[in-house]
Amino acid sequence: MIKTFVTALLTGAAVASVSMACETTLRSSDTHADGYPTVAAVEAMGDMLKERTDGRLCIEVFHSSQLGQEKDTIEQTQFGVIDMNRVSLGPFNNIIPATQVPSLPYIFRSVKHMNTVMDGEIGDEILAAFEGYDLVGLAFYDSGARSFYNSQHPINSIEDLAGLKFRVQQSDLFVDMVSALGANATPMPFGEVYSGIQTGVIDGAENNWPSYESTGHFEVAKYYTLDQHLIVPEVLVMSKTAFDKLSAEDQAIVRQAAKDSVQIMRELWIAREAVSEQLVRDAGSEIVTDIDKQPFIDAMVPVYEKYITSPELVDLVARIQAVE
Ligand code: GTR
Repeated sequence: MIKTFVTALLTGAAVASVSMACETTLRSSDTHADGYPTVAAVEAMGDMLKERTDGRLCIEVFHSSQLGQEKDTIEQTQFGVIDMNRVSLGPFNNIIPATQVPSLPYIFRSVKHMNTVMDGEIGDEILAAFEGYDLVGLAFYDSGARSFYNSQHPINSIEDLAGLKFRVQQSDLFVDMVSALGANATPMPFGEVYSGIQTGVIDGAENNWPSYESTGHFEVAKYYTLDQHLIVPEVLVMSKTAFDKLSAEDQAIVRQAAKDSVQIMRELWIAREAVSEQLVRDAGSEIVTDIDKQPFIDAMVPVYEKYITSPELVDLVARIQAVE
């Protein structure tokens, strides 16, 4: 079923939806444009919900930041103004300390390592941490690896970052990460990055292939170096207010449909990464792939020391690193 859905999306064929009216439509926020893998995956979850609840529950995805930038939509989800939200863990760092650990630079060896950790009991522990913040953590999605891009010159070594101004997500951890690499960080909403680079307020930003491409950032920052400093999971959360209104049966259906959407998202993600990479290469971006990551990893020692301060967090880092 998942394969059929993904194939239908990729080929642009219409996806059959269940033709029943919905009693409750959950409003879900996403910063990305229509068709982006996260948006499509939450829509797929909505189709599952509609079918599995006989039309009691549906989802409407408000894509393209229609409900606001991530930091603001997180607050609105906590207040119950927005029912669901698909967000990167980055903007949660200053709110929920447990989200800092899977957001640490180079904590994951690969996307596969990240998925294994977040699909397992460590992921469940981190999802549970959202409950203390008026949110229900439903599932983790992929977002590949984030790397630096800028408008000024190619980055061939850590020294080349010196003095450049990079936008980061609104997370103190990421500000410290960029400072530790010798560059300057400016926390800024995603939607302001393009004009920020274009007007020279910042020299660049950092993100994965699909976001670098879908935002058009490659048009204004053509030097992209695959240092892959972050493999940050994304999370699908629900407002606790909206969740508590559901029957126990429907809560279980929501949780299961969210988990079932993960595989759909991953397949769409892998396909989109390839398309985005090709697009930006064709457009003339200069990509540095053979960067020595060790100096970047070494530079993160003070960042780990600053954020991993309790025995519980030290243990969590060690447990993540021990996962094969
Ligand atoms: C993307 C992520 C978005 C948003 C964005 C950003 O990779 O999917 O949710 O967090 O990065 O940098 O703001």
